[in-house]
Amino acid sequence: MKIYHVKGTRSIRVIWLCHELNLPLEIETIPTFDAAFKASPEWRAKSPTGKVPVLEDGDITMYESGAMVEYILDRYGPGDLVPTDQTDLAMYYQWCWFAEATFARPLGDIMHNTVIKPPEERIAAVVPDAAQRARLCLDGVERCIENQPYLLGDKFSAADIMMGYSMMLSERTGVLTDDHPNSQRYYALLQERDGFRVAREA
Ligand SMILES: N[C@@H](CCC(=O)N[C@@H](CS)C(=O)NCC(=O)O)C(=O)O
Repeated sequence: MKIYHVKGTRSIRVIWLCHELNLPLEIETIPTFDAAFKASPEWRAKSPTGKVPVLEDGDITMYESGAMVEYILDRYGPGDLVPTDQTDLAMYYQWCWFAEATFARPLGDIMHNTVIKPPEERIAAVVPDAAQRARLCLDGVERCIENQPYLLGDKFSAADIMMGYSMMLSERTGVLTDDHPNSQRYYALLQERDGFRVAREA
């Protein structure tokens, strides 16, 4: 497998997962935030929106990080990263989807309007509104891990990998503060994992 990667982006999820599962992964770092590269026909052929990550595995090309995580777990895993109990599995799916579909969305809005878009295209009013929506998501995480180390209880799972990137983004955008102490503790715990460290530095 080969991942097209930009440091500090969602490709972290795939690099981290492969590290946890001890799977070989080729990492190609690309300048995706360079406008010309992002718009190039070669890159758009792999990633229609120009975003990272992109994963290639033989004939397969994927451009959605959560789908990559599920694909790798289905095909090469799951190790002990996916629960078998049906109740845990329901929560596992919920947290995986929540991490990207609900939580990462306002965080992405903040990133777009503070960092990614050229200054003249940024809409300042989006930022406080998105931060408020992101804090509501963090309230959900905060409650979940009040009395347990990980999203599913005592056991680390791939849902924590999905959430790990969103937590990283919430710290980077200033959404994660002392107002969410359980979430801070949770994120600190995730950062202790080798896979997280390897992915963050990649
Ligand atoms: N839902 C997509 C989101 C991909 C995404 O937003 N990637 C960001 C980096 S983490 C990106 O490429 N941003 C640059 C842009 O939006 O132009 C996924 O999980 O793969």
